[in-house]
Amino acid sequence: MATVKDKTSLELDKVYPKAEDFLPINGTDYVELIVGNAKQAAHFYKSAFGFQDMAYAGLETGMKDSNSYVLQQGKIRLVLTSPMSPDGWMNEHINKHGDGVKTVALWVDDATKAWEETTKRGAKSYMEPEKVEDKHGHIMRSGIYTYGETVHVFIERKNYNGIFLPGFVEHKTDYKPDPVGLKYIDHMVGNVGWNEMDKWVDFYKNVMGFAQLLSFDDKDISTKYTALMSKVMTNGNGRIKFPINEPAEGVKKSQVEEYLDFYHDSGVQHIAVATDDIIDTVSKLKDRGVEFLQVPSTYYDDLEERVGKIDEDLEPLKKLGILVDRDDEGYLLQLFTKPLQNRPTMFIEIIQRKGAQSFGKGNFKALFEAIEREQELRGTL
Ligand code: TYF
Ligand code: FE
Repeated sequence: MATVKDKTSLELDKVYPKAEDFLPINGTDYVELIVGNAKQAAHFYKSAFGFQDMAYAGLETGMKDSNSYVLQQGKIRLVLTSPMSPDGWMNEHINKHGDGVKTVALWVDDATKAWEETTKRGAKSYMEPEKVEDKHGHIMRSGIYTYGETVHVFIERKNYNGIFLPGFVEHKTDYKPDPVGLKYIDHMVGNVGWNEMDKWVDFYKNVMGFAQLLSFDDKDISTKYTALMSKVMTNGNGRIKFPINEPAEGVKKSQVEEYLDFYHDSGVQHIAVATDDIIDTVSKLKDRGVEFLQVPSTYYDDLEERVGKIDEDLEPLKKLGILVDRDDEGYLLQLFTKPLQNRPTMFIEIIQRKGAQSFGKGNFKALFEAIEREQELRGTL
């Protein structure tokens, strides 16, 4: 039985009568990955995904223990950070998880209040509110733990006009591959351990004041072999959407379990980035060597029956393997890269929304079967 609860914001207001939003969030501030070699990772995200140089901190700027490259495309800021010495938590992070997301930073107007409101509701503190300054002004920041070793850092930048954060200098090289049309982060998904989904749903509800938008149980999200469950959490103004997945019992090992086996913890599974022209974006990404999951060409046989009339020609969608799904409000187009590290952990979703505010439920089966074919090749199914 499908238990998808598609709720409009009006319906949500009835389920969760609006108390005052104790954690107003303006948007995602940046996403930081801890990686083995930030310099090379930055080159990859520039050349393959069209990110642009923005800022840097490292030996040259007086930062001795680590170095960070900040890249930008549209509103997306990606920070790639590597340790510079054998000790410290970053090495343990890489040793345990491989390259992966450590920080999902959230842009707020009051980082002190964000920390106070969330820690008083039970969040574990990662960073007490602190002022950081340079000649361009100051920021306030604070942070709390979420699933696994992942953290949310709250960034208050109203008194700052430097390039990124205090301590960073503007960084531009002559290598400027064209952007591919990535605009903003649409959602970021966490994979959590067995039976832990509701714990983290409650965390986002009670500690961060989010509401539950959707829920998919193992019947919605299962193939012949594998299953998972997912609930989508969203903040007060809907700008932040965090689906949380947990593995479910199937005949074979699900992709969420595979992730947990290789990440050795809960963590960020995928970052979905929005584009206004998915055909153009995916064409460019493929030309630059980005690998995507592939569905069988039979997927397109009944596409029009499933989703009705759409603006796009079928041929380029089929050629590029782009998936389409429809809900009450419109339709969406999406496509998923293969994992971006050696370990089958984090990947990127490209998504174009044409009205639809859902997540592509109609594609789950084809998508998960495509993932299973990859798992089969890895011997991890
Ligand atoms: O974010 C989502 O819900 C969709 C579908 O392991 C999805 O992108 C869900 C679970 C998953 C991979 C993709
Ligand atoms: Fe997604």
